Amino acid sequence: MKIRSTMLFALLVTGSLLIVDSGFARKNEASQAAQAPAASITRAVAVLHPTEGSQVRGLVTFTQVGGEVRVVADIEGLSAGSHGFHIHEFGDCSARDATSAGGHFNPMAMPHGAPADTRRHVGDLGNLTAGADGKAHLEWSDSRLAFTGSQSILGRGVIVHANADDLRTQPTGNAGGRLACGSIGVAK
Ligand SMILES: [Cu+2]
Ligand SMILES: [Zn+2]
Repeated sequence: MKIRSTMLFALLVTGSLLIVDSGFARKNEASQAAQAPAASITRAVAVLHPTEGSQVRGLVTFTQVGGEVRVVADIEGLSAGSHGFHIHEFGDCSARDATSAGGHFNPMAMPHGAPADTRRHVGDLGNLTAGADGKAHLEWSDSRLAFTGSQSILGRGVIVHANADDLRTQPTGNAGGRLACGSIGVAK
C-alpha cells in the first residue's frame, strides 16, 4: 500500500511537471512568433478591385528573389494599349476613384520616371500593355522595391490607370484616372 501510494504520488508529480513544461513551451513559441523578424517576409500580394464605373481587376504578386523583388501582374478588363501602373503611397482604396491611395510612393524624394531610370519614384512601375482581349501580363524584377526599411512596399497601394504613363510628366506621368486599386499585403 505504501509503495502504491508512492508510485501514485510520483505519477502525479511527473504529470504536473509535464503540464507545466508544455505550458512553458507554448509561451516560448508565442513570444518567438511575436518577435519574428520582418526579414522573413518574402512574398506579398495585392488584389486589385475596380474603381467606380470600371471593370478592371487583377492580381499582382511581389516575391523577394535575392536583392530584387519580382513583380508579376495579371490584370483584366482593360482597353487595348498602355496603362500606367504604379505603387502609390497609401494602401487605402476606400475612395470610389481611389484618390485615397495618394500619389506615387516616393520615399527618396525623386522625380517621376521610368522603371529602368536611376532617378525615379520607388513606385514607378511604368506601363501595363493590354491586348485586344483586355488582358495585360507583366513581369519585372526591381531592385528598388523592398519588404523592409524606408522602401518597404507593404501596406502601400497598387494602381492601374486609364491612360499611358508618358514616363516624363511630373509627378504623375499624366496617366489619367484610376481604374483599379489594391493594397499590398504580406503573403505566405
Ligand atoms: Cu499611379
Ligand atoms: Zn511616379
